[in-house]
Amino acid sequence: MAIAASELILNPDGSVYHLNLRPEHLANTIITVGDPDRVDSVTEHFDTVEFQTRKREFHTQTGTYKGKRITVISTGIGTDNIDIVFNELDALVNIDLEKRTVKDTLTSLEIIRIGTSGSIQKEIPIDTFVISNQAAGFDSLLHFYHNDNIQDHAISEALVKHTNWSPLKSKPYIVKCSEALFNKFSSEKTVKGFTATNVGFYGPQGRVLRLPLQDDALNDKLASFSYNNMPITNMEMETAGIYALSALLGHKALSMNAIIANRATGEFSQDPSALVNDLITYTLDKLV
Ligand code: R1P
Repeated sequence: MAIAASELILNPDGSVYHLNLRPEHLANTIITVGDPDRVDSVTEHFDTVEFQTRKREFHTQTGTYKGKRITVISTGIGTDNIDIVFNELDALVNIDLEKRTVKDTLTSLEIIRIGTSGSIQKEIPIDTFVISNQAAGFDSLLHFYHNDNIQDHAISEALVKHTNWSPLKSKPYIVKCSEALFNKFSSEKTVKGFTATNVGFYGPQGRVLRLPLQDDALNDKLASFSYNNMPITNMEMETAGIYALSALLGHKALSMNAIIANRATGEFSQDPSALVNDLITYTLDKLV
């Protein structure tokens, strides 16, 4: 059955609605970044850039790095954007856009996030590279999909109990990275992470400017939570959504995060751009 025009929206040039991409624009290896300007910081290391486009917060460039074809795309902030980016990336490879039908043979993309994040552990200082082995989603994205097979309910239950999680908030969901990519990108320069993905930057991550919090002890409770000797290491706003949709759609994903803030000590990186650039070159060299 063909997918209706209202469900899979295409632009007049045949490109997918938000990303403005056609299938030929996409490489099978994709780097996602949050900040649209970070796309140039990645592709300035490329041999060539063959294509670029930009719509809203979604800035895309495709080119080659040491001969390997890679697409770099910005997602903007938050897992609501991850829903759009990952569904449209998947449609580009796994749906015949002319017939509007799912292809018989599916393609599995390799997707690496290069992001920034705050550590919640004193022992994980600023300037560390955290590779998220698993993520806890405090957003509700996964709950909108049929998802029984991909989340770890035992860790979720333990986290709810440990934090006395308010039932008014979405229940945390726990999802994993691609094991193969985790092994490929890990080294003595990286720390294994359990990343909390939050729905906001201020209240949801325990920052108080003028508004009191529903639970002002939440960050401490998250920092003291550990399951199978794996504590929650850091907070950001995309990883759980990336792991959830990648697992559901059959793609391999990994989230690399440059720690630019330490919420436990109150420190902030002296030079976040240099750190992110180091993570970019580290990631690119692991890809080739
Ligand atoms: C918040 O400032 C943003 O920075 C982090 C968070 O996940 C959020 O998107 O990641 P990026 O630097 O990749 O955007």
